[in-house]
Amino acid sequence: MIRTKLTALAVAVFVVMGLSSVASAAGPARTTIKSATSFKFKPNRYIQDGLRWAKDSYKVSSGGTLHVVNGDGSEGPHTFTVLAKKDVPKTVRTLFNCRACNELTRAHGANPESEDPPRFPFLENGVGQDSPPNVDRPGDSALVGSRGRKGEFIDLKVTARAGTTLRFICLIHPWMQSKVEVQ
Ligand SMILES: [Cu+2]
Repeated sequence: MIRTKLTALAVAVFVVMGLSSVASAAGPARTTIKSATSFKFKPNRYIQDGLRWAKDSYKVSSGGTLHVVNGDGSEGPHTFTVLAKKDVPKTVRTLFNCRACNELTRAHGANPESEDPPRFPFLENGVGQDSPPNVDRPGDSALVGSRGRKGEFIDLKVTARAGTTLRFICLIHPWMQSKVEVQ
């Protein structure tokens, strides 16, 4: 009788441990992605623009929320724009002339000749719209901090399946490149 109870207890402990390990395998339900900035220069050589996403990699659970914040204030707005890995610009030549980026900038209805806000603050699968996209694939995009004020944010729901890696950049400052691991 005692042995049976002990066995039952051991099974219960294993079940609880098992559940908690499943829970910890899932990513956070809400993840904050923030822009950050710094600036340096070397006289008669170069300037170094340290505008960036604060981290090189983020984790979120499938069904969770990305809380994307303008953390720098003066240099925004930014966009959170998902690109296929092959489309993320990696060379100086493609940095400001990347085909996928140009297409998505056009889809936002941005006029490169002006500082006016784009016609569409959001893209779902590359198509302009007025409400935030479900983030799951390249072409999902959101303007962040349209007034250029520190602390402005947008909340985006992640519908990509666990195991998906979403690479994202800012279309306005395309060296801002990071990724979200969906768990
Ligand atoms: Cu930006």
